[in-house]
Amino acid sequence: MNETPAYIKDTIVAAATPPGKGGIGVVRISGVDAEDIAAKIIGSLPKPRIATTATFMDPEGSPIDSGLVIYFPAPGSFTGESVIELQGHGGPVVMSMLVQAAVAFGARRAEPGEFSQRAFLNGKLDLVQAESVADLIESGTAQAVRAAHRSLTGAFSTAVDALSEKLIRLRLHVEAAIDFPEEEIDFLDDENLIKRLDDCQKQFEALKAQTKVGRILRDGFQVIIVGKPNAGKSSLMNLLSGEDTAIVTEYAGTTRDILREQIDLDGLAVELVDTAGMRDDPDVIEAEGIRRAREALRNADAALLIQDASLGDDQTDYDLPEALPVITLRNKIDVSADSPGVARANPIVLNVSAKTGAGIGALRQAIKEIAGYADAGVGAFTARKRHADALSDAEMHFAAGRSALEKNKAGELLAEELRLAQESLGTITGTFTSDELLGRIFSEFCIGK
Ligand SMILES: Nc1nc2c(ncn2[C@@H]2O[C@H](COP(=O)(O)OP(=O)(O)OP(=O)(O)O)[C@@H](O)[C@H]2O)c(=O)[nH]1
Ligand SMILES: [Mg+2]
Repeated sequence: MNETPAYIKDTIVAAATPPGKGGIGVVRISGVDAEDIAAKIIGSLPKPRIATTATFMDPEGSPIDSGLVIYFPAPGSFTGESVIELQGHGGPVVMSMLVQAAVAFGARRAEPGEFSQRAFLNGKLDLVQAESVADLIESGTAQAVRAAHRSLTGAFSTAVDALSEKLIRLRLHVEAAIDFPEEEIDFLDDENLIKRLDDCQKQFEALKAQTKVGRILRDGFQVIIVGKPNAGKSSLMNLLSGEDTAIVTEYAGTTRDILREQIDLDGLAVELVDTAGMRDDPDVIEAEGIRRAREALRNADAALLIQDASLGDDQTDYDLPEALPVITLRNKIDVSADSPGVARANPIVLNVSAKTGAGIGALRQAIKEIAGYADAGVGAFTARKRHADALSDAEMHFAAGRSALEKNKAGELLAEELRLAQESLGTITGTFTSDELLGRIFSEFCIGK
C-alpha cells in the first residue's frame, strides 16, 4: 500500500548526515521508487523497520561500502513516503558514491529542506513543526534545544490552534446572529460577547509574549554597549563574557572596530556588541568606528549605556533609536563610592563596577527582564519572525473587528475581520499558506533535512 499523493511523483536522495568524516554516514532515499532503488543497490528489499546488514553496490555491481539498511514503508516514515536509510561509513566520497548510485537507479538529488517539505505536504508535520526541525538542529543553547523540541512536538501549534478555534466559534456565533436580524441588536449588546472578545484578547497577548521569548531562544538577543570613550564599555564586555576579547586601556578612544562576544545568560543566548566611544571630535579612524556603532544600533535588541559615575551624571544626548530598550549603567562605583545595584527603576539605571564586578548580578537580571526572558524556561517553545508577524497581523484584524462592533455595532464587519484573523493564524501552522511562502521557508533548510 502506498499513500503517497499523486503530486509527488519522483524519488529524492541526499546524505542526511553532515558533510565531513565520521564513524557513520546516512543516505536517505524517499519516494515512490525507494523500494526499487534499494533493491538494486543492496540486492533485495529488507524486512520493514528491521536494521539489516547489507553490501551497497554501484550500478556496475561493484561494492561501494557495507553497513545497515532500514526500510520504512509508506506512510510510516518521516516523510510519509517509503524511505530507505543506508547507514554506511561516514566519509564524504563514500556518501557521494552512494547518492550517485541512487541517482543512477532513478532518484533525484533532493533540494534543501525537501524531506521536511514532503513531511509537511503528507500531513506528517505542520509548518511550525517542520520549521522546528531546523531550529532544533541550529540551537545554540540547551534551553533552545528544549524549546525547539517543544515546538516540534506541537506545543506552539496547539496554542495557535486553540486561539484559532476560539476565533472560529466566535465568528460562527456572530454569523448566526446576523442571520436572525431581529435578534442581532440584543446579541451585539450581549455581555457574554464582550467577555469572549476579552478572552481572545488575553490569549493573543499571552501568545505574543510566548512568541517573543520563543524568538529570542531561537535568534538570540543582541545587546549593544555604547557610551563615551573611557567609560568602561570594553571592560564591561570582558567582564560579562569572561573573555579578554577587547583591549582596555586608560586612553580614551581605544576601541574602534565593532567587537562581538556570545554569552549564555541562564540559557538566553546574548550577543554583546562593544563599540567605539561616542564623542564630538574623533580622529578619522574613530569617526568610522562611531559610524559603525550607529549602524549596529539599528540591529540591536537592547542597549547598555555606560557612564563614568566618578565623573558625575552624563547629560549627553546619544540619540538612540526611540523604540530601543536602554539600561543605563553608572560604572566605576568603586571610585565614586555609590552602592551597587538598582539606582532607579524606570527607565532602569544600575550602579556597577566593571573593575570589581559589583552590581553585575543585577545587570544580568535586568538584561533577562528586558528580553522578557526572566520567567522563561518552563514550557517555552521556539518561534520565528514569520510567526510573530502573522500573529500581529491576526491581532490587528481582531482589533479592527472589535472596534467595528463597539463603534458601529457592525456585526458583519466583526465576522469578516475574525475570518481574516483566523486566516493569518493559519499561515503559522500552514493551514493557509501559499506555494511561494512554502518554497521560501523550505529553501532555507539544508540539504538532507
Ligand atoms: N576604577 C575603575 N576603572 C574602570 C572601571 N571600568 C573601566 N575602568 C578603567 O577605565 C579605563 C577605560 O576602560 P575601557 O574599558 O577601555 O573603556 P571604553 O569605554 O571601552 O573606552 P573606549 O574603547 O576608548 O571607548 C581603563 O583604564 C579601565 O581599567 C571600573 O569599574 N572602575
Ligand atoms: Mg573600548
